[in-house]
Amino acid sequence: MTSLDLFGNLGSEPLRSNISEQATLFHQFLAKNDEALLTDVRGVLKSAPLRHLQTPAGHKMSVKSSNCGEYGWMSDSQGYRYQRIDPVTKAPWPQMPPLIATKAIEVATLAGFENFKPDSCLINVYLPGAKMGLHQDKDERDFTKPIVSFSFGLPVNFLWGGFKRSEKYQKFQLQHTDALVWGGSDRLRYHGVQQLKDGVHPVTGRCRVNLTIRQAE
Ligand SMILES: O=C(O)CCC(=O)C(=O)O
Ligand SMILES: [Mn+2]
Repeated sequence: MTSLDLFGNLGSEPLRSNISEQATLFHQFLAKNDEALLTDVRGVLKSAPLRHLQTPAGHKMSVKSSNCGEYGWMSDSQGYRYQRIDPVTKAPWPQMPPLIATKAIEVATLAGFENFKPDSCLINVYLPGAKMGLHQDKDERDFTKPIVSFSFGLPVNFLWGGFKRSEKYQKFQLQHTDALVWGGSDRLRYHGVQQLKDGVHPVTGRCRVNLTIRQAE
């Protein structure tokens, strides 16, 4: 037998919030996999260390990032792009750990996006004070493929805007082990992250870790 909670969620399914038409937040979707996923991330960072990227305009981003998967997302004076080679190590990015890809495909499917084949995982690490301004994810080839975003560690306010930077945005909190998926008619919405408040999380310590998993090609 299944039971419905106060919000109409089925007992056997992850708790979800509809953010907009084709954007869904799956609360604590990764609760059983946090240690394993973060161990995988630490492994990746040993071969492809975190670094501050520069925006095309020459500003240092406040998050530190790295990548795994066939393609890594890059930003420097040449612009935003995906590339197969890590410019720091001069080697291909580390393989995407299978658990990251599996959980991303699983949650994309639950959100209604079939045939998602992630080939890129951007790792963003926020220390207190770091933030990400409103932007669109638009460096991928096929906008019918969704964006899957995993959050670990300190909570943060996520900004969910419209299709122009100047449009009004809503704000909601992303917490440890939440998964957010957006695509379809919401694929090109502006989004960002408010400044991370100081704190210590029992699993990650004094930071927030975000994995943004995409099909770049
Ligand atoms: O940290 C987040 O939750 C969002 C990251 C993001 O939007 C990006 O890297 O494009
Ligand atoms: Mn983004």
